[in-house]
Amino acid sequence: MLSLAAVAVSLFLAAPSQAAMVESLSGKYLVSYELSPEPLKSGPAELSYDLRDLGDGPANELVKATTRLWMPAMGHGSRPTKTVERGAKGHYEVSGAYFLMPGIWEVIVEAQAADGSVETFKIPVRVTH
Ligand SMILES: [Cu+2]
Repeated sequence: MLSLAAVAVSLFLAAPSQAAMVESLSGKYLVSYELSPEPLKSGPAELSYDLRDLGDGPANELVKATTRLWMPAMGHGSRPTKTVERGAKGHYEVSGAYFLMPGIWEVIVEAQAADGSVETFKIPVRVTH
């Protein structure tokens, strides 16, 4: 079972949010994300992230990202989200993120590489009541 302790968490004073970095499943890229509110509650959430290469530059090879919320223990997802690249190369903003219920969820990011392969990132999150 994934715990919040597995995720590096830092808090911002102005707007409580969770920010951390997770490797792609291949280990070739990083996603640096920001999620709020902190702690996450069932209901709507704000989410944005940056896809980075291991040198901490933008992941120029990744051309298109999609985002979905998944509850692995129960085998269901949530409402569809819309992911838009905005502001800077590799910076994505997600609208429509909504956690249907408390528990352990994954934010799954799939990004297409220029060669057609897909990089997958799984961000574990804990959602409270
Ligand atoms: Cu569920």
